[in-house]
Amino acid sequence: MSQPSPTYRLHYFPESGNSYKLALMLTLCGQTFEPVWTDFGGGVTRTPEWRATVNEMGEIPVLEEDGQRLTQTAPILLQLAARYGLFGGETEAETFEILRWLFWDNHKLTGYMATYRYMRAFTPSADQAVLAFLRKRIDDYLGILNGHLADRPFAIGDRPTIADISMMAYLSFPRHEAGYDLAVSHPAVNAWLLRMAALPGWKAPYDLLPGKRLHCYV
Ligand SMILES: N[C@@H](CCC(=O)N[C@@H](CS)C(=O)NCC(=O)O)C(=O)O
Repeated sequence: MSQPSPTYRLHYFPESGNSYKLALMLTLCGQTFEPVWTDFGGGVTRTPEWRATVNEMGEIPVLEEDGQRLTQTAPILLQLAARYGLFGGETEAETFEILRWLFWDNHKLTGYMATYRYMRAFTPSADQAVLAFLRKRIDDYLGILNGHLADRPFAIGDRPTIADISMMAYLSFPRHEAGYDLAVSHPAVNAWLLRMAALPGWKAPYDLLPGKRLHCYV
């Protein structure tokens, strides 16, 4: 007999693409979660109390499963994929590919895009030199992804996996925030985002992550 599904609580803030990765995965797996809005803009994740009691790494998101707090989206996505038998690898080679893109996403695409978008859209006087540096890196990564997706529908081939869910997250927010018009600059990425958005149950970031938003400066 299969195990009953845990009760989920997701500590998040609405602008967090990393939180969106988990919210979307749970939703696409037919699961619900209790949203726990977190005052990231107010600095709560930097407090010693929050780090001692919620996440020692000082990061959002945190997923609670029956009260057990889990962090780092990549291993969480892998665990959810295994639990629900959805969006995971079916062979060793597929799992290797999924891991390859998850690591690349965490280090490169999400790593730089999250920082760039946050500075550009949600801080009052972003350092233009830093923004220019980050944007150059992201242009490179989006070019790599665009090339990869030019001749396959999803990251590892013919079906969507957690690698797609991870990589699409920061590219799914409203266009003005990061300031990329992907339909023009990276058409294969844009077509892939549309394929992902057509999955049954798909929801946009701010529809899955409700609550008080950060001030947007762009
Ligand atoms: N690799 C982490 C990244 C998490 C992350 O960087 N979260 C952001 C918010 S979306 C954060 O809390 N940043 C705080 C910081 O970098 O100090 C994951 O996949 O969960």
